[in-house]
Amino acid sequence: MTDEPDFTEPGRLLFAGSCEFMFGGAKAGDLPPADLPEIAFAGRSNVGKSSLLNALTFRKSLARVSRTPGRTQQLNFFELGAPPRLRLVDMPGYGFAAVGKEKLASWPVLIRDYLRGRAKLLRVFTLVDARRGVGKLDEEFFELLDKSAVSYQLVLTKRDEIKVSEREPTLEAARKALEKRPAAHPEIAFTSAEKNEGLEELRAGIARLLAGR
Ligand SMILES: Nc1nc2c(ncn2[C@@H]2O[C@H](COP(=O)(O)OP(=O)(O)OP(=O)(O)O)[C@@H](O)[C@H]2O)c(=O)[nH]1
Ligand SMILES: [Mg+2]
Repeated sequence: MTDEPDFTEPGRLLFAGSCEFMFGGAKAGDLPPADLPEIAFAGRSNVGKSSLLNALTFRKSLARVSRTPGRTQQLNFFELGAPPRLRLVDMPGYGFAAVGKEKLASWPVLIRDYLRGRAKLLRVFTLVDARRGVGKLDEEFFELLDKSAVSYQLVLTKRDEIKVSEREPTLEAARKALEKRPAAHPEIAFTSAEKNEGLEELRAGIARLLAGR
């Protein structure tokens, strides 16, 4: 038993309301004012960032889901609620080489500037494909988050691709990878955008975060 308030319903309500694309920024400095609380979704290209955003907001095509990895090459901002209460940010995927040279070079600057300068960034959700686990690039990204003093939480995606018997070991391996990351949120989300798994819990966690608990 616990006295923790249950944020399941606030979470559902938060994400069931209106959600509008508001801004896409491809250059550092080209960002909307940080006048609303914000959460961002980051991770390797193809990890399922856009799919998770769509699933969380009960939509099919809010954020573009790529057939070609590396599609989301800008920071896309969405606003939840009317009047807006929270901004969701779909970040460009990292670790995909086959994009234009110029764009590749501008990604880290864009990401770096964003992470450094965002006063109302509550948390970055760092997505990792459950089949791959935390890799070198993810570790590098965690370093950047640590250096930028941004709080972050790991989300393992594509849960449906993991055999039931392998789910607990998969989570355990991710926990191990986070042991040396005291800035990471202790809870790990384990989601499937395809099968709608782990989404209710994640929405509730986000509503709790927004409520400042
Ligand atoms: N099986 C399964 N496939 C998924 C899931 N989420 C995403 N995918 C698939 O993974 C691929 C990439 O998904 P996206 O949502 O476009 O990934 P992204 O991280 O936004 O990719 P970039 O924008 O290119 O960085 C697509 O083919 C999705 O259908 C999931 O929960 N389960
Ligand atoms: Mg995307």
